[in-house]
Amino acid sequence: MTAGKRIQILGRSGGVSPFPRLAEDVRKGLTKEPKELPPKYFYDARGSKLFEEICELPEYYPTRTERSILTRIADPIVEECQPRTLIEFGPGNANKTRLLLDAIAKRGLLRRYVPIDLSEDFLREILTIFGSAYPNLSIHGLIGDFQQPVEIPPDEGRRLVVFLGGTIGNLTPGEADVFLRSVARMLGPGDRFLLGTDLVKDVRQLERAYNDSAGVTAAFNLNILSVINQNLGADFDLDRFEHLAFYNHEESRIEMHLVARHAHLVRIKDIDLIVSLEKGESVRTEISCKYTRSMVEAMLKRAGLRLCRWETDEKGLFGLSFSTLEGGHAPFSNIPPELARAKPALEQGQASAKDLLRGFQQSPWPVF
Ligand code: SAH
Ligand code: AVI
Repeated sequence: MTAGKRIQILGRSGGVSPFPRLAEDVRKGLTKEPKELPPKYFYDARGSKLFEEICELPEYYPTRTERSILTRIADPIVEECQPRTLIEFGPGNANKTRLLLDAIAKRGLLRRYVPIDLSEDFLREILTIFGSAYPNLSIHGLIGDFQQPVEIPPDEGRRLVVFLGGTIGNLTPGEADVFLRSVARMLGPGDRFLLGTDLVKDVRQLERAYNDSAGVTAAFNLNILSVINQNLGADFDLDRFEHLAFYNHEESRIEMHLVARHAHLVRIKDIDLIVSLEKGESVRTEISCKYTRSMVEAMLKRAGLRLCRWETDEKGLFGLSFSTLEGGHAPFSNIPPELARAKPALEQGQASAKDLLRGFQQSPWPVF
């Protein structure tokens, strides 16, 4: 806890590894062929700073494009949803989120903001800045992996859940489906989900965004090796790798790789692993999926969500979708939102009514 009850960071007690599953993920990724690493490990303190620099690069259009769309639609979507709580996955520095918080605050509705991020540095920055910018706002920062079950503190009134920046594209399609189903379980009738997705476009523009002339994306990519060096006692020599980013048409995604300049061995002391790399062998460090409107609509539908608004910029570079629970209204409209939010879990057979009641009785923080 940082400054009294209004502002809290929950989820990590001092001394515990910043990335609890790093060891098993690194072992799994570097012992398979072709080798890969999960992109969530870019964001230590340095990686988070480098990502902020990426967002300012002339070639990296997603951040400023999404900001321009949000500037236009923040008011109407807040008017439609009337949220009291804003829950955000992977906020980073939450710069764009201010547009939504301001629109909610302007209507006198704003009560709680729940940012969920693996990066403690980003969360602390948010707490410091938003704590003074919004004096009546309760902020519950959750340090953790949104691909694992997340406990959201109970709240009253409507929720707006947001996932911006196109970060969903960093998940595989299977992971994205699992994630979206967990989002659906957080929603009750009247709650809304706002999702940012980068769109399919001219390949040259896509590839430029991930091969910037200042070399910031290359430094960001290489930083994942420093994270492994620092947290798992590895001896990756960053100079022995080259940044590679290209568009994979078949998979509709940018791929980032680190390519070994020479054949060499790397020792990862804490997991007792020696990794052998051939000259030219690559480790895939990130996918960044690019979507069309119909791909987004289908992905939402698979999770039980219905697209109710689709917004893009003039050039169709980036898309923001606003969705709601499919058929989540009628029978649940007059019961408390806490119970109504359990509807998808009940429907999909993931919970029995008894399980849910037990959860309410035992835990002050029911898991949805
Ligand atoms: N939404 C912001 C930041 C995007 S960068 C924007 O639009 O600019 C991606 C953010 O997601 C980083 O802050 C990173 O730490 C976080 N992140 C990535 N994978 C995550 C995971 N599995 N669990 C929690 N946070 C994650
Ligand atoms: C966070 N995420 C949406 C970024 C992207 O574009 O996929 C991460 C990134 N990787 C390289 N540049 C930016």
